[in-house]
Amino acid sequence: MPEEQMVTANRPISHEGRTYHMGTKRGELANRIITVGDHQRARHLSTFLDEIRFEHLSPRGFLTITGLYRSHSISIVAIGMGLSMMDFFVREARMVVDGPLSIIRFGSCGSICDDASIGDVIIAQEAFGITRNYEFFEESRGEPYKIWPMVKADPKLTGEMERRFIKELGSVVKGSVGNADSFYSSQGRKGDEFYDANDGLLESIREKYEGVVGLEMESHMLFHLAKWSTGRDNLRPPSIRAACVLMVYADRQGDRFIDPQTSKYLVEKSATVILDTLVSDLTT
Ligand code: R1P
Ligand code: URA
Repeated sequence: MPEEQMVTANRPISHEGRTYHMGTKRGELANRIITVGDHQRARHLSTFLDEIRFEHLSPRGFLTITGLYRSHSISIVAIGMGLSMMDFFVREARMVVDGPLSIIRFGSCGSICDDASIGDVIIAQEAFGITRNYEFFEESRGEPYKIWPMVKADPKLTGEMERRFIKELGSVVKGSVGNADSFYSSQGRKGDEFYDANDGLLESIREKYEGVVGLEMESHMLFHLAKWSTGRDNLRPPSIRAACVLMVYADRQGDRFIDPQTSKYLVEKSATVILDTLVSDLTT
């Protein structure tokens, strides 16, 4: 087999140039991307595009929809949940897109502050990780959870999105977001099916990061990889700008969860704000 056709273990890209997990190749993914967790949200957002030109659902569950919005190419990608899915997405998107990438995550979160409740919109200024510490559980060493250093969102993309959201909604909540490796244990949810040692976790998080407003599961990985994206060809590092806007689905203080009508309404209010941010001059 000629060398250029080999699918290597290091970078398994198919003979047609498709990445292994997302299944997209050059030309199918735009430089401007909105990424969400679930397929329904992706499909709902895609109704705000002027035209849909490409759609692909990979066997691994990544749904990519690429189309035009105000004459600009935009992709909407549903990645599922968690750090690993964000890692697959950012790396494989970077493999097949030339030029700078602008990525906005439009997700949901739980609020752990007084300022944000069900139906509010949070704009993450920065994010940090929260992971289960296996040394604690297996070897009785250290604390049960690791709370990792903060990483900033792209200030320009975030500022532009914030300005547009305030114009649309009147106000938004700004703050730091914790990106946990579980919806349950490392977000401080309680249950008696597992030993999670998370009684004081929310207090520890608030103590370490006073400005924390919400918890979710992907933002820190997105910001971290964007920050450490290298230059390539004529690109200067970082080659990825990233921002994150979150709908509050869970009010952890009041112990309430969102209803489907409110989440649909929030997508409708947010869709063009995010799309307009992505096609604004700063993302060229
Ligand atoms: C958990 O229910 C999921 O919701 C949040 C979390 O980050 C996690 O992925 O975001 P999405 O609504 O974007 O999936
Ligand atoms: N997504 C999360 O990760 N946590 C919540 O509490 C709500 C949505």
